[in-house]
Amino acid sequence: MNKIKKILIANRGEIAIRVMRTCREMDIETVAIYSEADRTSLHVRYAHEAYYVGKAPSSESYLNIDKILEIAKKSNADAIHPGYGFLSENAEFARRCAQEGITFIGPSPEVIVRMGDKIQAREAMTAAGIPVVPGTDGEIKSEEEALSIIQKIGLPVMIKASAGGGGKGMRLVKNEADIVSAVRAARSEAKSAFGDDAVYIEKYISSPHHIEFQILADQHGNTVHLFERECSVQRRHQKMIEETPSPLMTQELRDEMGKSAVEAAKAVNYYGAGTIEFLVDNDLNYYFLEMNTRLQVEHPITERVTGIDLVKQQIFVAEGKELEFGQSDLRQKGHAIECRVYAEDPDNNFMPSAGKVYKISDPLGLGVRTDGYVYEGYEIPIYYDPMISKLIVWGKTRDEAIARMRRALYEYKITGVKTSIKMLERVMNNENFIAGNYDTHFIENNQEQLQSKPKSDAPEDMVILAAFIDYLDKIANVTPNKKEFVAAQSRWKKISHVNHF
Ligand code: MV4
Repeated sequence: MNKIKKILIANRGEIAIRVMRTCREMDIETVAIYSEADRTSLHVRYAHEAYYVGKAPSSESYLNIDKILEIAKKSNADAIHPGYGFLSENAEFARRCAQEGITFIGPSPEVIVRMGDKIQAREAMTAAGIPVVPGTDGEIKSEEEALSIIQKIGLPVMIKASAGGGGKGMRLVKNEADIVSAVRAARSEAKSAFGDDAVYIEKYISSPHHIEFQILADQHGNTVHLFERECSVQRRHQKMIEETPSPLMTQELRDEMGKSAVEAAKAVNYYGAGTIEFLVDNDLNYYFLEMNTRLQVEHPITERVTGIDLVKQQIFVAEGKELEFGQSDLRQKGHAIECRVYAEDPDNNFMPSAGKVYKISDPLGLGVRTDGYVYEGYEIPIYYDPMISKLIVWGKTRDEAIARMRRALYEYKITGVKTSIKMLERVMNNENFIAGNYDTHFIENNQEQLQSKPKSDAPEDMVILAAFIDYLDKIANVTPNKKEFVAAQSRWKKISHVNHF
């Protein structure tokens, strides 16, 4: 046992604060790092100490390994929590931490390398008897090999970059005539994006569900899963809504997939918190997709139904403690849903909406959690992810959770920037979502209902504004008559209502 007393959080935004909250509860000192663009960020104020790490671009700040380690040593931190994104799945960083005698709160560098390479991950899972999507055993070495594979598994197929993941460098091939050029194109794309041109082929699973299992393992060989998360509501590989339990799941399938997830983790001697991603087809066949060797954005829904603080467990594991619970101690209680709130305009092709947040008022009340970092007057930097916060609700049943999410979204007030809240409300009112009838194509399949409704009697902001300017123009020359004034005033009130609630 190696008690951790001070943690440097190598991250920013909501996840930096999320990690620090648990540290405070554990009497662990916190060290923040901040870039030029984050001088006024909340994670800096929340920490016990904060150090400037570099210029705004991540490459010069939150990805700067040398500088981060220098700060860790200067501040006497005995561990580093990487959060998600940035250096969280960087084996080199994990290795360098160990060299400097600083505990990396995460898995071993070896397992990060192995799971980061999707071909190696597939091989490890195949060897462990975990179902993987039918496809190539290793790298595709030639175009002839690609052709023989499609003879065997049939079309359509997906060509994927070994160094990819999360949808990067993927290609769908429907016709045999396209396979040679697709392999070539995928290879050169992978080379320039990842510096590694290895690609592999998988059978294309149409309309799958994306269901992942949270796992937790200590350094003594104890491994458990904390059930599933249904992550199929996403847009362009960007998750939007996650829930647990999955509406698709049966107890039988859960037990089976959970067992596979634990076996997958054990097969690579995994320790720490991790996630096994699966694709599930319409006949409830499941296939290993990839493993994420970090704490995920959507971890709070798992925390909500299991009652386990995952960050606390990560810290315990890093200290060398044994897990305090076994699989049979874990239960899923009720239903949790997470909505990710982004600073983007869902009615304008999800265009990022940068700028100053004028008003922000988080929902409160029974069964509601928000993990955020934005305050009134804060300017969202353009350099990083546009996520403003995560809204997590719990209900005794799925229906209660959905109703609560609608209520919480109604209470959520953010002005100054456009947000995805309206879109999230439309999903919560969508009959297919309510019925639990959705897969990874949900957004495209329900486009019509999810698009903005035609405006009712409320005039467009610009129209009202134009009317008001017109009115000001008029009264500059003549004394207004009362009727005109009252009409303009009421139009103006409609604008203020739109902007200030
Ligand atoms: C697939 C697939 C269908 N068949 N692989 C997208 C992200 C990356 N992690 C893997 N992805 C997919 N791989 C085979 N063999 C469909 C997807 C996919 C997807 C997966 C999870 C969540 C959303 C998705 C949206 C489109 C495609």
